[in-house]
Parts: sequence; C-alpha cells; structure tokens
Amino acid sequence: MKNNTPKSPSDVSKTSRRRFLQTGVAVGGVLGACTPSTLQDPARDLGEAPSTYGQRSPFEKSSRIVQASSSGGSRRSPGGTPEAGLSRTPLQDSQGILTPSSLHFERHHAGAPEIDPDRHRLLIHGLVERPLIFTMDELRQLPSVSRILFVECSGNSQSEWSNPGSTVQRSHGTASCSQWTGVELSLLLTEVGIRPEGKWIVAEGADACKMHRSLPLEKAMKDMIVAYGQNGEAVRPGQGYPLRLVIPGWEGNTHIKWLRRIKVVDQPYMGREETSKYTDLLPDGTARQFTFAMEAKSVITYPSGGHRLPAPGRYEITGLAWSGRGLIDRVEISIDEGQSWQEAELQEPRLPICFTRFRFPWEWKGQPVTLQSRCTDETGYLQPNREELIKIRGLRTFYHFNGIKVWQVQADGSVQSVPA
Ligand SMILES: Nc1nc2c(c(=O)[nH]1)N[C@H]1C(S)=C(S)[C@@H](COP(=O)(O)O)O[C@H]1N2
Ligand SMILES: [Mo]
Repeated sequence: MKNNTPKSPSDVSKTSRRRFLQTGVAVGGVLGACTPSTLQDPARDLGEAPSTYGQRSPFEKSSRIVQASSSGGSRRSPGGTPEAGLSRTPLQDSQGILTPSSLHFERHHAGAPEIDPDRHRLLIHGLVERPLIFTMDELRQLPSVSRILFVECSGNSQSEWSNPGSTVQRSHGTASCSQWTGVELSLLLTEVGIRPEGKWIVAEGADACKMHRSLPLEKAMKDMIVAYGQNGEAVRPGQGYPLRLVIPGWEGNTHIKWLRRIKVVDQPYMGREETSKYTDLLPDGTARQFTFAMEAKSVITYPSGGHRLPAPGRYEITGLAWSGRGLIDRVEISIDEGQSWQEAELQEPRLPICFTRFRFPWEWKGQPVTLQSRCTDETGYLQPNREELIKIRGLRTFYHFNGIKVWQVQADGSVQSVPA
C-alpha cells in the first residue's frame, strides 16, 4: 500500500541518503590497493604543538581570485589601480553555508585602510537631538546581536548577461556569508534622537574614497547592524575593520565598511553611488534607482565549471540559494534542459537572508547533460531564467543579474559553463 503522508524534511533526507548509499558511490579506492608501505603513517612521529593562531592544512589550496587592476581593458573592470579591485570567493569548494573570513569576497574602491581601533570613532549627527561620537569600547559595551547573513555585490554574476563565467567563482564569487556581530543601528539612532524631519541617513567610510550611500531611515530602524564581529572574531580588515554597516538583504555596496559617520538627513544625497553607479538602465531608456534588495538566486556549486566527474555513477548535486527578501522556500533541479524540475533537499539551518545549502542525489550515466537550479523565496518569487530576465530588464543593464545558471557535463565528465 502506498503511503501518501507528506514526509518531514528529516525523513526525506534519511531516505535520500539511504538511496544514495544503496546504489553505490563512484568514490573510494578498492581496499587492498594501498599497502602500508605506500602510505605515510602520521602516527609514527609526534605532531605539531598547539599554536596561538590557527592556519589551515598546507594541503588545502582553495583561494580567492583577485581582480585588482584594469586587466582586460574592459569598461567594466572595477578600477584602474590595484587598490580599487575585488576578490572572489571560491564557491566551488564551499561546504555548508558559512564563508571563512579568509575567503570572504572583497570589494574595495580605494584599498583597505589600516585602522587602529583605539583611535577609531563613529560620529552620528545631522537631524538629531544629541549628536554623539562613539568609541569602539563604547560600542562593545552596548547590547549586541549576531546574525548569519549573506553579503552580495549587486554586480555579482553580471558576467551572465553576455559572457557567462567559466566557473562559479567567476560567475557568483562576489557573494559570501558570515555571522556578523554588532549593535543594532536603531539603538544608536534612538540614543541620538531623530528629529521629525529626518527621513534618510548618509553612511560614510574612512577609506580614501570616503565611500558613502544614502539609505532610508525606515530600514535603518528596522534591521541595520553596526558590526565589529565576523565569524566569532573581529571583522577582517578587508571586510571593514574595525566597524562596518551590515544591511540584511541589500546590495553589497550599501554595507559601508570602515564606518566612521552617519548623518541623518531629510532626503537622499545624490553621491557617486546614487548617480553614475548602482542604477539599472531599462530597455525604455529610463533607469531604476534605489534597487536595494537582492532578489532570490541559486547556483549549483558542485558539479560546476572546472570540475571533472571521474566516472559515471552516483553523485550529489549541491549548491547555494539565497534571497534578500527572506527565507528560501524551495530549490528545484533540472537535468533535461529545463523541461522538468525536481525538488532538492534544503539543508538545515535554513535562515532568512542567508545562504541555504541544497542537495540532490543524481546518477550520471556518462552522457552529456545540462544541470541547472532555480529557487523560490518566501514571497513566492521564482528565480527566472536568463531569457525571462532579459525580457524585463533588457541588455543595457549591469547590476542585479539573478537568472538561472546552466552547467554542462560533457561525455568525458568535464563541466563547463553554457555560452549565452
Ligand atoms: N568604505 C567602503 N565601503 C564599501 C566599499 C568600499 O569600497 N569602501 N565597497 C562596497 C561594495 S561595492 C561591496 S560589494 C561591499 C563588499 O563587502 P566585502 O568587501 O566585505 O565583501 O562593501 C561595500 N562597502
Ligand atoms: Mo559591490
């Protein structure tokens, strides 16, 4: 008799794991092939003593790709100097949902300044009752919050408009996920007292470009965090040490690093980031402005461009999904050019505005095949494919590509990006 009761997520994961093991996995050597003499025995000698600050194993090589100059002469290269560059997270090697701080992507418009936390100050002024200057010690004395949140550059996966990235690091590597700790900005704003005319804030960094963004006060009072902690220690210099703004779900550019000033104002200031950048030109010639929220996106991280499946057999397709508007409710996988979609398992914890890991057991029979994922967030929004996105947004736009990424497995097991 067929049992039609819906399965709980843990049942689904148990059955899919059992199914996976029963059919045999295409990994693991034949027992006996390795004789003790071919193996180095780590138990023969004494190992390393404990150290004051940890390092990864010398066998681990996963690293960021640094794009630091006007390489390629592209109009879209991030800057003409090494300081105005970016680095990309190696998502193809990612496990779980957290990005190690050492591999969190970086985007600097004028290099990462070296800041002595004892000398750093945060000024809050403008349309307030009591302008205040906070030291780092004063901020650390206040009640704190910790949230695991993704940060994604709005230029992430811009390659996919016209020239799809060959690896997931190149196409999606300017998105990372950390646990951020700090003070809710609403607490500081309540302390200074907002005057009734105050409707926006301008947040400013202490780097050489004094990066600043105009942001609505409503969001500041809702969930912005003035963060000094990242993944259990101080924020890394590249991420804004000693203090940065974290704005759940909004484009990376708004998360002002090396935060030194917040001015409460009555209307948005039109700085560089509000005018020449971070607007999206539409097919009719008008431009979208203040497109703050990052829409739902997913991408398969294994197998992905540059990987090679060693032999036909059972594999686990896995990847990441995220939405600036809340929880990821569903991820689906297609292995037939998008004709049919099957639901992937979502790994716990599944948190709002956070990377969500998905998994899907799959058997590769050795034939060429395309792999793609699409996600739905809690608002019901379904990640579009590239053609659907272009229909609405045209091809003159640059930021906020969130279309489906397609990988192609060749007969020899190598995985490539599908050209546009
Ligand atoms: N002060 C300052 N803040 C900044 C930037 C900058 O150059 N200077 N770059 C912004 C951009 S464009 C992005 S995408 C994010 C990147 O954050 P991350 O480097 O911690 O990943 O920081 C934002 N905050
Ligand atoms: Mo960015």
